[in-house]
Amino acid sequence: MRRMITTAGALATASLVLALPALGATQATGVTVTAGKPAEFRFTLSKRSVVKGAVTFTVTNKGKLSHDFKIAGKKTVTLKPGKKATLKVTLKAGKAPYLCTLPGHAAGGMKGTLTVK
Ligand SMILES: [Cu+2]
Repeated sequence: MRRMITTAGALATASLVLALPALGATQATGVTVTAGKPAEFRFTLSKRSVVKGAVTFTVTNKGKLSHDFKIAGKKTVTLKPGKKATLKVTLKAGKAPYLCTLPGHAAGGMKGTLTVK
């Protein structure tokens, strides 16, 4: 019985968290970006798609080389291994390509496309 109550509580909490973004349309979406993982020339984003508008990317370099993150004409500073930066951009609906601008990195696979709805 205790397990059921705990599960119900967790579900209620999850529903609440999911409902919150819908309440405030002006609230910025957050996307966590990991550079250099699972491979050096890869990005991992916490979301595959976002709602159009203000989006804050929190970028952490977990690789062994320096990287940056560019999207919608804006980019972070060059991040040394282990460093972190945030990037605030306003995205329009459509496809938003992103990449690392260091020479050869995007060509090596350090790029992708975020869907903006
Ligand atoms: Cu890079």
